[in-house]
Amino acid sequence: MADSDVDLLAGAGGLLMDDAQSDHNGRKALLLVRNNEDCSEFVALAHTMGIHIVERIDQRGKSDSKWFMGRGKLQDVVEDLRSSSEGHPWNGVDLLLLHTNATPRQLVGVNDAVGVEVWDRVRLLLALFTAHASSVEARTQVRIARLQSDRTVLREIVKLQTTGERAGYGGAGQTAAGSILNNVNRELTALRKRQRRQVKSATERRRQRKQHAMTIGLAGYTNAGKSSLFRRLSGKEVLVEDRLFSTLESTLGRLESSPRILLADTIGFIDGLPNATLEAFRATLAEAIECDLLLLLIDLSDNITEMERKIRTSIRELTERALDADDTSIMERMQPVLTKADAVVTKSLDAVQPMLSEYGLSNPLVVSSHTGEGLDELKSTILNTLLGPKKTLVILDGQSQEMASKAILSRIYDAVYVHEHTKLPNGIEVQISATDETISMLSVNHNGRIQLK
Ligand SMILES: Nc1nc2c(ncn2[C@@H]2O[C@H](COP(=O)(O)OP(=O)(O)OP(=O)(O)O)[C@@H](O)[C@H]2O)c(=O)[nH]1
Ligand SMILES: [Mg+2]
Repeated sequence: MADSDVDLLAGAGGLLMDDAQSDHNGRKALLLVRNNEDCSEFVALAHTMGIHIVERIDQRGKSDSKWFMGRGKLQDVVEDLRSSSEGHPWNGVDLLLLHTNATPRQLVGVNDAVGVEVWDRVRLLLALFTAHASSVEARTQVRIARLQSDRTVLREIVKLQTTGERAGYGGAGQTAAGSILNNVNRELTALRKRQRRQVKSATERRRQRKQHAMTIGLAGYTNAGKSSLFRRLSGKEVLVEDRLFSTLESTLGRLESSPRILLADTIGFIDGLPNATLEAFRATLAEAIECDLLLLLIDLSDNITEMERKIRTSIRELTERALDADDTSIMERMQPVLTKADAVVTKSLDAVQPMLSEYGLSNPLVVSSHTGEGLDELKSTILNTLLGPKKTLVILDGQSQEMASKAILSRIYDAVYVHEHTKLPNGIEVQISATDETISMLSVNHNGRIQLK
């Protein structure tokens, strides 16, 4: 079948629309690498999806513009693959992974040479996103990203067919690739329209939210521990897993016992995603970035080089996304939070702190969502940053026909963050965190029975 050829190239189960294969668990793959590059993140991404890498094949030298590896080396791979019989580790390999962001020309070239599905780093990520996307919004954005990427490959095929470098299909006039390209363009237009509608209603929801609540965004590299911290601080159940990109959409929750402070968990960052792909996730990120305070989560259990690489990526993405929205003050709203403190032996920040300063990050907090370490301090930092120092109110007891002080206290609990309250001979003293506006509103609503101490 002519189309199946295009199918293979499209990766992640092919271009043929709705039934994209999303379960890659148990697939066997070969990994092609140049110059002994560090592939650990790439391998972790593949493992997250249950893909079994049976062998890593490395070659030194500049990557070939058409075959990625040298032609002879690739030919050896093809022959070994073809002759791998039952019992050979390569038997059953139906996926070739290229440790690079490949050009469309390389994807087509390698696929033509080998005849199995070929994924580069972007395709691996897109396949992973496809497998993890569960909400309508996430599915739409992932599909847009995939079609955009597939389109570049299809264009390459059409180009090669037009110049006669590659056989065309379908005979008379239009090739199979050409007609699929048209379908892709049509679907992209429809999806973008749907996404614009989703973005519009999300923007409106955010606008309304801002009028009565403050938001704390949780951002960071994938697997930094965002969802775990979100769960600890909000008490709301979200997916936490030791896999990359568990979270693809934004979730809102309330900071525990803080009626007017919301938390936003969101998708993580990763190195080397092209802008076109990231663009599809812009709306999701906006939920967390458009916030009053941004917690930048950094995995303290990483070594310092990894930590720095992840911080560099996170800050670059955050500032770029913020700039898209004309927001130039994002660094001022950023609070670094070092996570997974329980997983490290030495907790000294001597080496970490200077590196953080280079990225404009100061006063890092150290927490563990597993043990609860540092969470109280984090909570007071959040309250202090958003609402200023703790304040003390006194509820004065009224006349017998007036509202009981206890009833006023319960209204205060509903409206602001209460640290504690104590009974006085003539009323109740309450320690709170709240804006001056909220306090004066409370005071006006209760006829001066509430006073700032
Ligand atoms: N030891 C330890 N592990 C943690 C802690 N917080 C999170 N983890 C682990 O780190 C892994 C990732 O946690 P998540 O909370 O899903 O991280 P995330 O940043 O939301 O990840 P994605 O949504 O996939 O980008 C899980 O295996 C967690 O159990 C912590 O405080 N201590
Ligand atoms: Mg998550």
